Amino acid sequence: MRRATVTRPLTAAVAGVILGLGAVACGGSTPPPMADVPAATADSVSQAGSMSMDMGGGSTQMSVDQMDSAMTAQMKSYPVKTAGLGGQPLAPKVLADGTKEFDVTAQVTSWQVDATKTVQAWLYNGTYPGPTIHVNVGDHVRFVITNRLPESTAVHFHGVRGVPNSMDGVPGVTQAPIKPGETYTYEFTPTAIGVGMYHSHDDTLKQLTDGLMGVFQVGAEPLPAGVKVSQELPFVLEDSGPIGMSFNGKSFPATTPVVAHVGDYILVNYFNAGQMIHPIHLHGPGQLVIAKDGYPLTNPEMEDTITVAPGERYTVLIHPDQAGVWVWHCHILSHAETDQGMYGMVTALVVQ
Ligand SMILES: [Cu+2]
Repeated sequence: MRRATVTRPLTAAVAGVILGLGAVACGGSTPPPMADVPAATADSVSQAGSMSMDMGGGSTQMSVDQMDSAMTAQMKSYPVKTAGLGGQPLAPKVLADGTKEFDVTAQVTSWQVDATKTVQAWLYNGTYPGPTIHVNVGDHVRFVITNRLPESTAVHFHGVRGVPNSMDGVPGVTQAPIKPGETYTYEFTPTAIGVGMYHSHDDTLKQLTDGLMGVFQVGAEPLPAGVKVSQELPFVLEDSGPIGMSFNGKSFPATTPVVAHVGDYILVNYFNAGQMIHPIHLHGPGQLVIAKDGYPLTNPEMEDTITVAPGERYTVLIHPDQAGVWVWHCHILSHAETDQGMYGMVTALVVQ
């Protein structure tokens, strides 16, 4: 079974590569610093002039040099180290009959989104995304949830096939709300491979946007013949609540770069846990969509921008053929940039 987890932040050597400092560390091929791309050309804006910009964060008055240096500083700080890493695998307690039991607590926890933003989020086991659960088709699963929130909750297994209606997790429809201090057990046996989520389905507008979600994966999506994946990554898209615009709970420049080699195959699962659509564009290599909502596609197709609506999951293969730092971001520009530079839903694919 392949494992999908959020990877740890980069070492200093790899961070140096991203900043254009690491010719030795990356084997002689030095990608250009992300900041080497000018924000405006000399003939479009007078160097002596100033610009008034409104990029969603209010109008500011800056000279060209001030704007360039603010944006360059933001780029050069990437990747900023923060506390907390979500999406780590949760090992099951295996019971005598082979049942896999996962113990999860919903609680209000501090979560660091970037260098300057720490929020009180509603989280599973204290991280965003919550711990990743990965089981196989036919495993009997017990999901034991303890509610340490100040209000009732319930858990829905979004896109997990084989969950009986009584375990669907909708208060008032299939169960009573799980009150603060209570523990509740969901039991089911997945019947098909899938790329799903577990998330709150009670006061959902608040509880899901405040952070109550995690990845729930069943088996592994089939790959094209001859493809061997070097790494598998979740990209959880969030846009609202206390965490706001983010990949895997972190806002650029605190997002984690993905480091790969020319010729690798990287498997990415996008999960939209937010409330808006996000066209996720990867510079450089295209993205081969092999599954939608965990259902394998009969005819995989290449795209360079994957539009992920709320609740959707896309499974893509990325096969870089050229070294460099490839920016990877939501193309709704207010989700990825302010007048201080890039923020939110931005990271990079670093190909060595
Ligand atoms: Cu977006």
